[in-house]
Amino acid sequence: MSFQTISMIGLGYIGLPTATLFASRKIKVIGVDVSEHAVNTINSGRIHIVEPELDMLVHAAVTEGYLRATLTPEPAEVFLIAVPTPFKDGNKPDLSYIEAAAKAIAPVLSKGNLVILESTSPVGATEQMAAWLAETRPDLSFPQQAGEEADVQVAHCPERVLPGKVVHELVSNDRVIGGMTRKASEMAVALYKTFVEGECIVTNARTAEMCKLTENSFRDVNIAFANELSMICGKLDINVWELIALANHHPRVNILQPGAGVGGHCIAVDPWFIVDTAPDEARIIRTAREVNDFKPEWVLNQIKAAITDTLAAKPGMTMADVKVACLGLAFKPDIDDLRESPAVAITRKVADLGCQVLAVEPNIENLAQGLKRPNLTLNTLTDALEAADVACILVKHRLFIEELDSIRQHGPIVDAVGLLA
Ligand code: SAJ
Repeated sequence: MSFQTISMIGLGYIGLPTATLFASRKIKVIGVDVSEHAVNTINSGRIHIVEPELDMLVHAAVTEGYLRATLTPEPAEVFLIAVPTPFKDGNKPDLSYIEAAAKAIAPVLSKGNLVILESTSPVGATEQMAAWLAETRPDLSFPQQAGEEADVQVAHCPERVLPGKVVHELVSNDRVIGGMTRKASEMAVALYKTFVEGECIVTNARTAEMCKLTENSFRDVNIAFANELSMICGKLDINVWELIALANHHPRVNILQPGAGVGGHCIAVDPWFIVDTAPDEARIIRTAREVNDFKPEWVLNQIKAAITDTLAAKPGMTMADVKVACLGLAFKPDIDDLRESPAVAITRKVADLGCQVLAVEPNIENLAQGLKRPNLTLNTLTDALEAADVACILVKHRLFIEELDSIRQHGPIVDAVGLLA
């Protein structure tokens, strides 16, 4: 089974690298995105996101004619959908992007096609997508109607790559393939095998959906355990980093690291999809979310306490005079991605207190519009440390580890990530 032309719907952090890897194996890829900016950037051989190694690969794929981006879907043999699945009010999954993608490709589907949903999805989303396709194309048959004999086969193959290591992990990670039928799985395995060096393991669509949610919930629960320990240790005046290092000497204990909270668009979102489908049963998963969501507030309280001490020590000083250095804005170390970042949330709230905030984020050049305030500026580490009355470490960036000695010399420090431990 070989494929000549495939289409990737959604050219973001997952869709673009995946499309490019197919193109690098000399398969013609038509990338589709609703953003004109993304489409134009890609067609000029450049990228609109930051991901190591991707720029070279995209440039080569576009120059050699294997990758082309467009705003409107065109016929292809396989359609892969990698669009966002955020949650809406009440932590309910929002499938509107999947619905829009399904309805956009439906008119160009033909007999023999395979449609793969890659977006992280609540259990049942693949079947729902197949229902939307069938509704729009009554002239074609789908797995829920014709099983193995369906004109168009459908599968769920969740992505599981780590931002910052996407290109490497897309090739080397094992892949879970959940076909709605055996044929759909076989077709999907043949497709991914064009660049995946890891194992392609077959299951059904619902198990594949739950598998992805389980992986991220597992990590969320484990991070919540570490964050809860940090708050307990704060109360008991115990160094949590030392505690965790000691406990991890046990051969069957491996505790993760506490931090400023859990950010990003995956781990802080996906567990809610499980809670939404099984609210009475998913008790640990829900509590872990609540613990991790509370952590930024706990860190903020530490910062407020340090500011209060500073004001008490310097009579005549007002809140507007206090300078607070916030080290790190990204949602995790050494990336430029500020989406759903607890460090951003904390930095904003520190600015809301009315003091002067000196943010330091070595991976960005400008503050995004949403972060702009008169009392919030972007600084170099040296300038911020020199001026600040209070410093807080919110992300364990490489630069901060390298500059540990000068950070350590600073006055009051709130260390949310164990840099000084
Ligand atoms: N974090 C901690 N302590 C830790 C580890 C992480 O506080 O010990 C925080 C990070 O600072 C960050 C958040 O958790 O704010 C999430 O970071 P992460 O590195 O754990 O994960 P993501 O969101 O970058 O990527 C995850 C990965 N899932 C798992 O490791 C199970 C990735 O493989 C998935 O593909 C990705 O979610 C996704 O797209 O779903």
